[in-house]
Amino acid sequence: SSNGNTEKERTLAMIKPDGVVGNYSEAIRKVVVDSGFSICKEMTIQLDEDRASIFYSEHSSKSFFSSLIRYMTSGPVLVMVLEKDNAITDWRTLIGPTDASKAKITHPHSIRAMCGQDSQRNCVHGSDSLQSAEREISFFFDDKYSCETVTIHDEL
Ligand code: RTP
Ligand code: MG
Repeated sequence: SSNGNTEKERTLAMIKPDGVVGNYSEAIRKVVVDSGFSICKEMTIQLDEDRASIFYSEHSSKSFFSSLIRYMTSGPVLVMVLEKDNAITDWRTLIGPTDASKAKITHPHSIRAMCGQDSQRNCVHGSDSLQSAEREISFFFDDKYSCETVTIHDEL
């Protein structure tokens, strides 16, 4: 860029409870790295109802909200800060459409086709904009600027 800042874009990726319980974490990490992302930080965490509700607050008025919160609190999630040029859009493309049952047909090589089940249990999350990415990274991690490639396992 004009100020000489060559920092790459960051996004917040999450392996949801069905992905963790289904033992897809390693397979997903391999797709992440093979697709050119660096994993800056990662953390396994059990969300409680309050935290899951804040994370997905944009959906609080939706009919599926209570079911979504039950799903997201059903087991631990693995959150990762991914870094790469165009990370936000490229990660959303890689995970595929929200409804994993449709992804299996229309985007068979997507991550949701690999490990998801339906419109709710779709095994992964990705920030949908720069604003969301900044909010979601700071939701989970204190220092959003450092990329230490550390693994944090806490709150379990
Ligand atoms: P995410 O935020 O988790 O990356 O997923 P997304 O952008 O593709 O989809 P979004 O519309 O933001 O929905 C958030 C999550 O809510 C669940 N959902 N259930 N039952 C339903 O019709 C329904 N629709 C969405 C999914 O787990 C979805 O990822
Ligand atoms: Mg979303």
